[in-house]
Amino acid sequence: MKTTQIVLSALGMAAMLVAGSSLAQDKKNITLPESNYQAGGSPLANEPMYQATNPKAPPMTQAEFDKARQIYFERCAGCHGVLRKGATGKPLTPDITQTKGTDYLKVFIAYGSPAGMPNWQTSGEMTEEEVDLMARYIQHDPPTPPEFGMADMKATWKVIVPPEQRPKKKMNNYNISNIFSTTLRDTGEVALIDGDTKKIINIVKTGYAVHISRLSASGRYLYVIGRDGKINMIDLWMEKPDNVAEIRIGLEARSVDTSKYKGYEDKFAIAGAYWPPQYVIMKGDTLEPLKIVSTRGNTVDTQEYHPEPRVASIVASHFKPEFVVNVKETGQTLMVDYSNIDALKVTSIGTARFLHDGGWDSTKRYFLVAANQSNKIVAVDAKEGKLVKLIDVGQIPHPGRGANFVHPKYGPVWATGHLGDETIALIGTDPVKHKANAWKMVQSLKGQGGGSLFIKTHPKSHHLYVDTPLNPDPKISQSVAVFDIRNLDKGYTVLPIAEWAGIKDDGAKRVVQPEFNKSGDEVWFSVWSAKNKESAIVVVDDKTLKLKAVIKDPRLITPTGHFNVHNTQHDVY
Ligand code: DHE
Repeated sequence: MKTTQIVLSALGMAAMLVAGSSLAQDKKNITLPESNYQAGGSPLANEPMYQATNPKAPPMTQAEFDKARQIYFERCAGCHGVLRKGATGKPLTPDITQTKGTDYLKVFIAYGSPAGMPNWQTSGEMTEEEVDLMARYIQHDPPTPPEFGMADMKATWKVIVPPEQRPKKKMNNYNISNIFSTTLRDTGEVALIDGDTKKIINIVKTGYAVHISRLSASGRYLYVIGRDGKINMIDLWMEKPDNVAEIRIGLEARSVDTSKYKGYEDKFAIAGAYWPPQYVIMKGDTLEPLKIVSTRGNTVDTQEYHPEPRVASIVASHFKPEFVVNVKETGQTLMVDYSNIDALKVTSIGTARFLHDGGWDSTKRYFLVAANQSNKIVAVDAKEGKLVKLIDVGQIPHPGRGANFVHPKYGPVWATGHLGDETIALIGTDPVKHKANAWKMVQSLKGQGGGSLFIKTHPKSHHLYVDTPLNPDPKISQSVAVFDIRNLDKGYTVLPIAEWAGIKDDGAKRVVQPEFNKSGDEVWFSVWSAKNKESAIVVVDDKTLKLKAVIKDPRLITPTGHFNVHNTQHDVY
């Protein structure tokens, strides 16, 4: 199989030195797109931490510690973990690193490994001095970032407009169910864009490097979470929709959702933190924190204790008053019953390690979530509260929320693309009328290449869009593949989205996240360049696959994800 696996360069002797070592990834290689994606930079770099000196490790001054810690959280923590217990990358605790010694570690950091450790020095990202610094640093005890409990949360909690002072009815003329919330990653903002007129309604200040937007059950409130754990709650009924409440629920986070079960609409919000490893249930209309639950615990397979299992995707069940909380490092899917949060009932379903992103099947009964480094999709039954199946797919599945459609041969399927190879896995999701196909990869399509993050379709469309923003080939990262669902064997059409954007400068112009409008007849894409370069949003006519509109504005800086109110509110994908 042709993969876009990019074995890192400049390995030479270093690769031979590390091959087979306990520091090398022992299962499989990770790809360049994957290592770039993981190295997203942690906001913990700026948190105060107590640094202990380990007498068995090479000496370091306080200034050297501080510099190394900063580099570690900016470059290394995403893969090796905050406490260096290992996540996507191997553990780097002193018991392991001290036996290797400074010289060995320096070679490893400088040249990388064929298993996916970047070649930090030969790529020019670190100097020789920095490599020496890091080789010494990781032989000392890892410093622990502070906890973040109720008092810390309350200190950051602001109700900007209390519920009683908010509008009693919609005060604007926007068709709010067709508004798009677009992440402006590097400015810490979201752009609210009118899907009908394609005009920017407001640019709303949010947390640092916003990750996702989600809707309340009624569609009135929009919740946005930043990497720094800050949630902003936006009221779409205001004359000019804006923030009405905010809070920080941790020091680093990625997920937020709201209660959707009948009788609990708009009642609760929930957010999951990467650090401290915990989730927090809040009042839906004010974000007042009500309950904090730690996710520290044991891994599903080896049953070892893990001190920092990060909270990945969260969704709200439509079948029960439950949140589905996916805990990454331990591989536990938690069904959190919010009907009595003073006596919280949590069903812990052991699934697979490295849970990340996922979405519902078309009936919204089954949640399909990528256990990305396990190369599996996990199917969980939200009605019965149990694991249905672990399904082997391609290398590092990354669905976003995935895509649901009726396959001409196999019936209802849910699809995911992959970071590590060019395939698109189609999984049967109908255990009643298509039992033989259910919870199996019924087909694997070949797309443009690896480095795919998001895939999308709509019940009214017969097209399946697959992005590839992290592919190293600009031709592939700047375009999107479209399959005709009625004839999947025909292959795909390539739409040159970045070219259509008409951006003149030499930005990265990565095309990311297809998202449909409410009526399902147009698809929006971000064309994502660095913050000092021009970016854009490109709108495609779904029927003709022709360019429909380009949205450009100096305020549209680093757009990444975008979320249509109606489709996000109703889990349409
Ligand atoms: Fe994401 C979803 C974590 C990098 C854009 N991302 C998610 C989710 C998680 C996650 C856990 C699921 C949330 C949910 O559904 O509740 N993302 C991480 C990371 O840990 C990682 C690898 C590195 C990091 O440091 O953050 C990472 N993500 C990225 C990016 O580099 C992206 C492309 C741009 C950015 O803004 O940083 C990015 N992630 C997104 C988007 C979604 C997302 C747009 C929502 C997809 C959806 O359709 O719901």
